[in-house]
Amino acid sequence: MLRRGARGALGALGGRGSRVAAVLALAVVLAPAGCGAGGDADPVRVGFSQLSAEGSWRAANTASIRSALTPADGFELTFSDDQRKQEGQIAVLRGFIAADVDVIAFSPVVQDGWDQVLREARDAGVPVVLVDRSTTSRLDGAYVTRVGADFRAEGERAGRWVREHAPGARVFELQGTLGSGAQVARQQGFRAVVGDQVVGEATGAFTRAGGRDVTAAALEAWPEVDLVFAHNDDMALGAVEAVRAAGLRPGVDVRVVSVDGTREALRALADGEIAHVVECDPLFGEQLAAVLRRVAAGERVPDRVVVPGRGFDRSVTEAEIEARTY
Ligand code: GYE
Repeated sequence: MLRRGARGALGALGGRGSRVAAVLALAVVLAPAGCGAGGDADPVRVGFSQLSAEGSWRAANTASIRSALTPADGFELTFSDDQRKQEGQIAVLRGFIAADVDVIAFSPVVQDGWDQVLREARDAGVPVVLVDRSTTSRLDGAYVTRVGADFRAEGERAGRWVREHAPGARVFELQGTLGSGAQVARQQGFRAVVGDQVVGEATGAFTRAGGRDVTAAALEAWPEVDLVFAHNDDMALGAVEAVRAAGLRPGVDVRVVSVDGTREALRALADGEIAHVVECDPLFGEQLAAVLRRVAAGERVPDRVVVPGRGFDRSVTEAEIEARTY
């Protein structure tokens, strides 16, 4: 019985046809079942499509996942960084299906438009685990589970802070990548609580430069704005720069509320430049590894694995700031 890896390896080598490589592949095929990297078990072959490192959160998430999916942990990881382009991710997922990996993991850059490739994976018998971001796919068997935060709850938490600490504030909503699960759900949660306080919105695409430039324009378009709700810290820090560049005082003339919990944002929180930060923890590599092992073994897993988060306010301590690893 050819192991998946061997079958895939032979298929891949057929194209290249080098003698050495063919011999090696044959050795792999003939090796007694169960001999794999990382000890006596076959490695779990994972194809992972990540978004590009658009900021510190994503870089920390990638590092956490890579450090948990090593050969020593029993994994054979094929990692692809897909520049935040859906078409690039779809092409990579098709490559993973062709390579017959044991499980596909990916963070969908946007929430719509995945049914066709998810149908191909399902019909090829390759299970899919969503990492971080969500999709709207309702295809039966499209994916096994999602490991990531509850974005709507994050938006609601930010909204409750505004309702309690800034009732009547005129809010500019600085949106993440439009159509991403994080942007849509954080906005839904926030608006469910304080939608009547939002006077304008625009996307900064989760980047610091985007947050800075879009907030500068917003302060001109809506001079009455005195609070910015940023869908992530990178944009929030850009918004603080824009507020200052407009001759206004961050935290006094315009308050900023954000999501993620990066060290730099917590530092700005302690300094009064940001008013509140809702944590969205990127360091869930070990949780993901445990889920991938069980999925590859054909075991049942929960259809949702929520990565929890908390809220930080001005009382954040130096120890909490220094403890942030991203
Ligand atoms: O908040 C942001 C990153 O998908 C939750 O993506 C993640 C978001 C995170 O760009 O910093």
